[in-house]
Amino acid sequence: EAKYKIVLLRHGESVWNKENRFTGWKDVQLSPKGIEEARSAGKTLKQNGYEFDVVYTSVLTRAIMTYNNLADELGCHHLPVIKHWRLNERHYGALQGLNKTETAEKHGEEQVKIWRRSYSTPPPALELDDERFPGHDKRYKHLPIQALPRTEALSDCVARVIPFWYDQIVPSVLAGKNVLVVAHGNSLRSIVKHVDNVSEQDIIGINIPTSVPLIYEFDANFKPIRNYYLADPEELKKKQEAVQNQGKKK
Ligand code: DG2
Repeated sequence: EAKYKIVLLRHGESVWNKENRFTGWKDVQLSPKGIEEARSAGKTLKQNGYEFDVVYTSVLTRAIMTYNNLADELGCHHLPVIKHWRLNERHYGALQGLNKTETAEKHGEEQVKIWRRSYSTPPPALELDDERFPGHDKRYKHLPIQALPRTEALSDCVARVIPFWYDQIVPSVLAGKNVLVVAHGNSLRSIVKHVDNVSEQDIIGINIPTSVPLIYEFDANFKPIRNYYLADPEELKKKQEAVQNQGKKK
């Protein structure tokens, strides 16, 4: 029987999702469609009777703005919002900024699939003097450079997300709070991989659509018992396939 519930949400479509560019830690805005998607997630949650006590987001604008737009619909701007770098998107290294289709045309679809979806092969790393290295961004000034990524495989992302999951998110849930987590395709895949103990092979096939609430239910021992998206199955499938197809040639 379900005792605890948590809602996971990827941000709405960003400007770089729309342009089909590898984003990672680059701080981009939501597209107009992304704002609509965020509002629509808020409406869906409201219609289904969801209410929250605390919200966790990354420190990236697209996740925070998704919450703000959702909160307009849900009327929950008063909630505490904890923003943490550990929920950031996987760092995409030297791929950040490149177009995914063009990268597939240049390096092949197989290579792009490995970079996007393999568990432990990271994209090429950035040099420390590259402006895309997080050490140049004031929001990470409290961290020494050795704690900041120059690239990340999904396995690296898991290693930095899960401490936050157990130190902050899970204790809130166990304390009886209704928790919403607004994050990213791969930081959420990291949570899914860990919680459901998904194999390195199977995680390749898991794509998280933009701004569709993903509900996880747990029993009294915090064992996951069920998860589902709040969406029409056909529409959900379309959105998941769209994510998968971003790495294809034209
Ligand atoms: C996307 C995910 O992250 O891309 O970094 O490009 O969730 O912040 O839009 P998000 C990015 P893929 O791994 O699906 O290519």
